[in-house]
Amino acid sequence: MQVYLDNNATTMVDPLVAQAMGPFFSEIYGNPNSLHKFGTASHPALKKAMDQVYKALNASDNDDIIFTSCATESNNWVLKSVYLDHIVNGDKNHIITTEIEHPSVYAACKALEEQGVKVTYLPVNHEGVVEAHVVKSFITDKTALVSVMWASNETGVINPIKEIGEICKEKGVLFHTDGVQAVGKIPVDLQDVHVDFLSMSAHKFHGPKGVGALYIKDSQPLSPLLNGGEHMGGRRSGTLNVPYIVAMGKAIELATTDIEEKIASIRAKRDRLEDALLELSDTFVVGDRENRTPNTILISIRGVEGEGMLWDLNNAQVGASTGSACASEDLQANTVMLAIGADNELAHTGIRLSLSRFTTDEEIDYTIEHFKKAVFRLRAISSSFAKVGPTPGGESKECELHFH
Ligand code: C6P
Repeated sequence: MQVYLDNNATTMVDPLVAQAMGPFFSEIYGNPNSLHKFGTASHPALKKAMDQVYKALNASDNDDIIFTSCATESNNWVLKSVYLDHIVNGDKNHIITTEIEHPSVYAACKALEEQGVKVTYLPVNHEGVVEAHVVKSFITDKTALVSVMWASNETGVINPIKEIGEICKEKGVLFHTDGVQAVGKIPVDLQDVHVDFLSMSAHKFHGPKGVGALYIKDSQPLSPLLNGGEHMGGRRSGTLNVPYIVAMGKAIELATTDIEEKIASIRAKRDRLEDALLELSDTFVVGDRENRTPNTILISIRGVEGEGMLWDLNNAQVGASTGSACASEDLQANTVMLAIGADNELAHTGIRLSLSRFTTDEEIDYTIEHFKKAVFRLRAISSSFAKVGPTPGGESKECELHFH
């Protein structure tokens, strides 16, 4: 058996999505901006895809949803264009973000700091949550933008986006959320929360890699990142990637139809896996279970290096990660765990397991068996852990951090 538990890094393309996009490669391949029938033939499918995204997010007709190449592009677009529009060509000089953002936000903020922008990186509490009152306390009349991720890719922890949105609205500050790990996993209702900009990426909800979108509330101005032709109303130039846009529409529709049932099913498997792994001694899961995306576990096993676990799991045909895929090669301590307050040793032990709606109960059983075997083997050979001294299968201890 092989088991894929790295769905926060990317997901399998749903066969129904692959089927929907197929004809747009070699049958309906015209440029949608062309006036002839080869071009216009794709218009109904593009309109349908757009409608599917609006419906899935409960966006209003006044809002814009602009297709991009990925969430990295969407995130960079917001940060760099808010910088241009409100800092270079305005009277603001401050952006608020968090210590736990994905590098496509974090590194973009670092780049803006080099241009002289003042950036505040907010801490999280010991549950991994960005607290709304902390956001509020850092907003000044110079703040141009608040950017807080909806859900963490590393821990699955969900931030209080509704509360933060209300604060930003009240203070007259733009609010961006990186919704990559929320869209398709938990209900996202843009009539219920006040969000000016929301980034998303299709490959996180069983669409293909290479297509994402940016939601822009009330179609408000935001300088384009890509200038060129007048594609997407001049907001994002470049010939439309028709098959991928069609795929994104189909994928978001499938992911969000009967989402509560999907959540219940994934959560039940995730919780069973989590309960079984917590039977191991000195194991800690980051974040309150009820306040996490239903598919995610970030588990720390005291005395067991994350990379060693990945190696053993990989040998057992189980694909997991030590955290964000784009940081998985640097062998550094997990930055999100450090932000939560884990010590350096513990921050080297995190394993992220992320399920999807395609994960089966048999796969969970298989993972439990091989995960435990790996921990026993690695603990047996870990001399540092011998000093700590717990026995395999013993009780899970409370650490200095109160992880769940
Ligand atoms: N996170 C992970 O292993 P792209 O690659 O542009 O489609 O998505 C980037 C991105 C942005 N924000 C969040 C919260 C994300 O999780 C990701 C992708 C993967 O966690 C790959 S690094």
